[in-house]
Amino acid sequence: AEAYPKVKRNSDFKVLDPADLAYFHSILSNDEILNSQAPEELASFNQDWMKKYRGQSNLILLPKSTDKVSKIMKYCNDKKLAVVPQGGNTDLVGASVPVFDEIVLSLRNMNKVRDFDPVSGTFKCDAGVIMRDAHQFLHDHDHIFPLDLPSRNNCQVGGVVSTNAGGLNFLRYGSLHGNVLGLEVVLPNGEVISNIDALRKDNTGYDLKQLFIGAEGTIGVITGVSIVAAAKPKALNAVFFGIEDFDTVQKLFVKAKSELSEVLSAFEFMDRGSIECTIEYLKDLPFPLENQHNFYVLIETSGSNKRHDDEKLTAFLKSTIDSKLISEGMMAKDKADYDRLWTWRKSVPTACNSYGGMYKYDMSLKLKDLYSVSAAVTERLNAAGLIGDAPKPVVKSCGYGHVGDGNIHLNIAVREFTKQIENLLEPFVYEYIASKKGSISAEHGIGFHKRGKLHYTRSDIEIRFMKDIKRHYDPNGIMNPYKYI
Ligand code: 2HG
Ligand code: ZN
Repeated sequence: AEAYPKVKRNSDFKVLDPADLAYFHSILSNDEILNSQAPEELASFNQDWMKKYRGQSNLILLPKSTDKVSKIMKYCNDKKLAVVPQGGNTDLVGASVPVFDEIVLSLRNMNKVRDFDPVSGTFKCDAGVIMRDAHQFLHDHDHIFPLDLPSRNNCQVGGVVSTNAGGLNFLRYGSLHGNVLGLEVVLPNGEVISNIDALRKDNTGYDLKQLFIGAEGTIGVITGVSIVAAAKPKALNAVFFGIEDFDTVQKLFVKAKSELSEVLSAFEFMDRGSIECTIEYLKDLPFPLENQHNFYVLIETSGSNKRHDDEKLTAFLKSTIDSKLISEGMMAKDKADYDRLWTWRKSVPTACNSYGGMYKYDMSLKLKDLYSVSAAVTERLNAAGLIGDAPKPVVKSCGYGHVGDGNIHLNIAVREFTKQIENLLEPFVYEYIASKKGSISAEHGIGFHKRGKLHYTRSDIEIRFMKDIKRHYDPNGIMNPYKYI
């Protein structure tokens, strides 16, 4: 695991003592507390999914109610005990694990659906509901959760809102800034601010919930979420294309928007490196196309009438072949095929992470520039002779992501982390993004990885505003410290 460089523990924060433990035991039951008697369990809360960051927390609190979260926060604020709120701990920027001995406040035990209104589609749940369970609940009620991620089996609704994750169907259902109707949040001083009963439209002043969407637990703990669920599509289909250059990927996107229009629900791309890693990783799963290409595109349609959608998709496939935009294409024949095509996309992050480690960037750029950052990085790695078969440290550079959202994920799969690779990548990547007026975090957040890097995307005055807000809500700075700002 990567050590935490260049930070020192803030000595203003109190070190946990027996009196603190006694207090937590007085308000929580035994199954709501984990401490150093359970070292293995502690480790899973301290270590991130990529195994890149590891904290040293000796205390994990897993309260079962908002009231208990409130008592915990008030106490921690009074005593200046630092706290890291944690959902499913699937984040990719070291945001959800402690850096030193911060208390981990896990939402895992707050896992109940609170309410569902099938007429408006309003779904309310505790923050700790696993996304898969939210999907299942809504599926059983003829709806879907408006967001899906490769980590759906582990990530939690509150964590997803807290990091403002984007996911695979953003193109259709849009941002959490639009889908979240209301939040229940415990502030650092223990006060509960709630507009969980909010209405679809409400223009009575500042929209305060927006502050907590994407705040990564730096100004409060999200304990409840109200969100608009969409009607469950009755028809789903997918096509997989092989394409030779990124210009053509863009042309295909324009064509898909125009010809598939209201049924288009995802437009994802992967480059050669991404698919090479995934082919190695998925071993026995037959690849859907006959040949290898420079780019692959997965297009999903979802709508209410299978015949109508399939007709549209078939016509689209035919016209792309006729116009010679694509080299090869394959349309799913049934649900199993559809799932398999998605497996090729959803497995890319795990495949890239299977060699030892990865350097990971998540960026927004104008569509015309989207792939250029990946090309520039690959060229640098090549020029330095760092990429190739062992013993070279870099296995492959993998660029993939969400064309529809102008979001590329760049994963540099490595055999080991080295300073040489890191120095080649950073600050180059960030400077490149800044020069193109892009964003250094499209949907994964800031966390520990991108601390102190907001200025590549945000202006001084914006950062000052953020700092003012942070200081106002969290004057002691106890919420998820050493990250973000
Ligand atoms: C995805 O789009 C997720 O698959 C994860 O945002 C991307 O691991 C990544 O870099
Ligand atoms: Zn993504």
